[in-house]
Amino acid sequence: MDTIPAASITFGPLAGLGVGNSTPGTVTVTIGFPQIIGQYNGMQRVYDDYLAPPGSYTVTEESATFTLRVYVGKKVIVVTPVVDLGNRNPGATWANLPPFTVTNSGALSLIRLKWLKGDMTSGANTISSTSITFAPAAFPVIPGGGSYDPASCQVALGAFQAPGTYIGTHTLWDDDFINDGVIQSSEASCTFQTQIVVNSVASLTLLSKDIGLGTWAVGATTSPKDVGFRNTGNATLTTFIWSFFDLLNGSNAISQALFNAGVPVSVNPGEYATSTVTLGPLPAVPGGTYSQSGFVLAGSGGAADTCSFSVIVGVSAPAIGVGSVYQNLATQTFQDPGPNNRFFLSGWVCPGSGAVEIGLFLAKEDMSSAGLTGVRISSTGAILPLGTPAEIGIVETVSALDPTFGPQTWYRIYAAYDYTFSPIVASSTWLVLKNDSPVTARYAVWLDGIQLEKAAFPNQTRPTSFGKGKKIVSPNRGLSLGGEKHYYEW
Ligand SMILES: [Ca+2]
Ligand SMILES: [Ca+2]
Repeated sequence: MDTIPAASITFGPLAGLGVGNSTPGTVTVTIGFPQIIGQYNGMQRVYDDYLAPPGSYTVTEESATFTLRVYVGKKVIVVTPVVDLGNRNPGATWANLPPFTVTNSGALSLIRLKWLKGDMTSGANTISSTSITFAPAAFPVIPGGGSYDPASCQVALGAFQAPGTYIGTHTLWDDDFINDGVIQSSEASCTFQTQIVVNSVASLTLLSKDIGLGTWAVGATTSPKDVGFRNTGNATLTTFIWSFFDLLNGSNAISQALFNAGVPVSVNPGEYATSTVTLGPLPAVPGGTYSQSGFVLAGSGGAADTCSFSVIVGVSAPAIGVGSVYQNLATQTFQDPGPNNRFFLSGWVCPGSGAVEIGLFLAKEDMSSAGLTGVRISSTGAILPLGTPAEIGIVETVSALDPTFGPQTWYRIYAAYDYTFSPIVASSTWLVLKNDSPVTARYAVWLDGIQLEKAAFPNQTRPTSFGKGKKIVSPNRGLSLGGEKHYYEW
């Protein structure tokens, strides 16, 4: 049995009563805590306090007794004891299935239910309470014997959350005594648990899917290439191994056996790492780009990602064709943009009974052609542009007697270019002189006085005169008195 002491009972003041009259009375009972649940009854007396001592009942004072009765109840909250979120992968948000229930198992209404979240832990690993969400965030009033269904729980797992069984303890309470967000001892509460099993996920991601090993000559071994990757799972990765394949260029191959790779011993979740790959020595294969896709870097637990590899087998000469001589030109020669990017290539040539080409050859990284621009002259003296030069022409013609081949005609031919070197278009520029005669018989051609010059002024249409060493070029852009040449051609 438990008692509510008389001191906890306070009656409101009463006025005097006339004969036959009545008046309402008020009483306040303060229930202590803890207070055993149950019905409390107490005999109370109201009396007419007209005899001394005042404030004290004397048996001869008129009185009446009555029973004051109060029922003390208790708020009781019941929550599904373990809210199971199942076995889940990291890097996603998961909700409990099925929903869980909050039950008011007492007779009194729950008026202001609030959640108090705890962290979920697995050994030394933690899922912060800030990653846990309970719903509803605010409850309606739940009457005695009522329930709220469904309540739900969501847990956001980071991509690198360590595997394990995580358990957290949380509290749901009625913040009714003092609405302060704090659980007082007289406020009803219920603790319950959540559980989630974080699966172990092995995953790695290569930072680049296209790995170029650069340009190398036959016989060379490529410089070590750092191939970056990241452990994108939540398991520590070990035992890395590459699956290499032959690099192909048409029917030519560089064997996968020439690959070498260094790999890290162990990479923790979320960490970046590199594998260092070399290829070589490169076999005697034709120049060009050798590539292949489907390479696999694998780690423990089935972690794997794929990429492609390529290497350029460089050749020292551009792919111009037979019967040519060539010279590499410094790229800075052609660095000026228009309108100051005009150049003239000119030369004394004798096509004999064949044909001669002079021009600029633009070579790609693998020395294949990105374009040939220049001028071709045949035995008849007919000239044709190669590519799209700005201008072509014949400056002068002279006859000469060759002791072996007899009378020959020499032409000073030229091509003008508006050319600014761009590494997007070509990786190198070559000056090319070519015997373009038929290959069915022996043809001789002669070249002399090859001159590459920058225009003295924009839109200059013809080269200056040929000369060894420095020369003075007239700034006069007009034609000479004879009308055949410009002054600057003198
Ligand atoms: Ca009295
Ligand atoms: Ca409170």
